[in-house]
Amino acid sequence: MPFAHALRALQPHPSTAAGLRRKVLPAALAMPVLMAACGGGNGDAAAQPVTPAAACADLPAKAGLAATTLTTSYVAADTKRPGGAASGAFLPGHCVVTGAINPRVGVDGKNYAIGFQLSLPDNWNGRFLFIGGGGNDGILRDTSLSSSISVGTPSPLGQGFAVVSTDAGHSGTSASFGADPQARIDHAYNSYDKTAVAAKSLIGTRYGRKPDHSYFSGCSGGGRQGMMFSQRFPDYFDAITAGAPAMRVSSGATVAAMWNTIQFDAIAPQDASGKRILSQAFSNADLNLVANAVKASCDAADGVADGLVNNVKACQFDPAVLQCSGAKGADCLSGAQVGALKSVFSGPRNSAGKALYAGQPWDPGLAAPGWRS
Ligand SMILES: [Ca+2]
Repeated sequence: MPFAHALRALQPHPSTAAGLRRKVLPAALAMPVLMAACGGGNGDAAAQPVTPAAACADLPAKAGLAATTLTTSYVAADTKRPGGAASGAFLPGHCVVTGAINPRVGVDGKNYAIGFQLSLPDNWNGRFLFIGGGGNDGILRDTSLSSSISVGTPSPLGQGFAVVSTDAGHSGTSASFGADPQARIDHAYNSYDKTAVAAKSLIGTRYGRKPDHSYFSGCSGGGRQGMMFSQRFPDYFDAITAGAPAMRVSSGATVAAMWNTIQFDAIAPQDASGKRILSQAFSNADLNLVANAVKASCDAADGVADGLVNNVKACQFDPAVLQCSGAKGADCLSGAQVGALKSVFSGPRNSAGKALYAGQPWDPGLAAPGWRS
């Protein structure tokens, strides 16, 4: 699409016929010639309003993205979500763009591409959200669902965000993609870069202007992706939430996970065969005891006693304050439990005492149902 490239050169905010025809956009009046030229050869249609479904169908031809295949499908407003945990929810009218950047055959003979899914709502709120992946990636996350930043609220798409996700350059959640050097690069950072750029370009094509604000949100592997964006592509997003970022997975985060398990396993009660019952290293009551003590010590340090410890640096909690003076009781922890908590929250260390990974901030969330797992 050479013309699309030329159009971008002319305009700081990419516009095409699909966006220009929308009456809500002032730019529609400014570019009648280009509008006709980008109109897919049907100049007579230029004066007619384009339905969202038609704009969706036209998007691949107008996108002008290099080395990228695109398909689109339109979801009408109030379509009921099929199946799944969120079944029954009504979806807003939106265009689902499925893309594959740089499709290729890897050194292992397998097919690779940077896959992405972009949902473009009819009633766009001017904002763009990139939702992160997790684990080894390899799947396209449903961009119509709630994300980690919107639990309990309407999905970002439902709020009017344009939302994108990527499979990070390979299909399948195993680590076998590691055999291919380019797939490793794609997983590390390149797929996120390319997906963000493609998504913003498609947003420009669809709506006739770039996003007012752009955000990234991810957890675990997605948290690491957020940190990566902040370092390599710091101007891509106005804000990033990097939840529980799993950094240096092979030498850091995984070592920390093993360290934690070892600490808790060592103090867990044993079953009849002598096997440790890891889940019983702490009872729920024990964890509530710790959570309440953390709150009492640290909650208000952020200025608001609301159950959340947001000034983690100011929190100097020491679980020793909970240690039983005598036998373990309901209102105190054993010395072994106190020791295990200290070891876990200060992070893994080698035999010379050198820290191998970050510790954890004291947080009353440790009494929440998911913490133990
Ligand atoms: Ca607080």
